[in-house]
Amino acid sequence: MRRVVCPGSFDPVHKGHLEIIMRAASLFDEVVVAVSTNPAKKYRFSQEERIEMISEAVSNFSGISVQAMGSGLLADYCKRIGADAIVKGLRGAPDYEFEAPMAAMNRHLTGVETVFLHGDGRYQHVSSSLIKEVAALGGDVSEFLPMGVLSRL
Ligand code: COD
Repeated sequence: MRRVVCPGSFDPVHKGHLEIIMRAASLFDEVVVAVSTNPAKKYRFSQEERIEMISEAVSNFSGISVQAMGSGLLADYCKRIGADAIVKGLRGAPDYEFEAPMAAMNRHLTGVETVFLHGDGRYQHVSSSLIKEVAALGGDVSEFLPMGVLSRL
């Protein structure tokens, strides 16, 4: 059985994230969405709220679970839960530049592989930080968010 991890801050989760999570679920047996919390970072939503919003958005799909990853190393977390690989979405070349050294480091640390999926064109410009900024200034971001996130934002 192939178990993979989709990690992120998901502050908040948006359709760009969800599209990658769904595609991972169609490729592998089990997807664990791992919600990270870095004590040095400020979040708009608590860890519990972020987990709740993702859980609601994936509730109709089988093979996907949502967990807190904590603040330790992703590579250690993957080893602890017996995951074969990390799945990450790429919006374009800058994402790859940023992600490639982390993929190499994670493989160095515990041997865990990283699989990159190219993000859907509809969501290539979408990020959690942009969503929060546009929403705070009164812009319409409804197209990019599941209902549960929209109502909380
Ligand atoms: N389309 C497709 N994919 C997307 C989109 C989009 N529109 N937006 C985001 N994504 C992808 C990102 O590329 C990322 O793979 C994932 O979705 C999550 O995104 P975010 O923004 O919620 O999460 P990040 O980037 O803040 O999460 C970073 C991690 C938690 C994965 C990282 O910091 C980490 O691994 N932390 C653990 C500590 C650690 O192990 N550090 C050493 C690393 S070598």
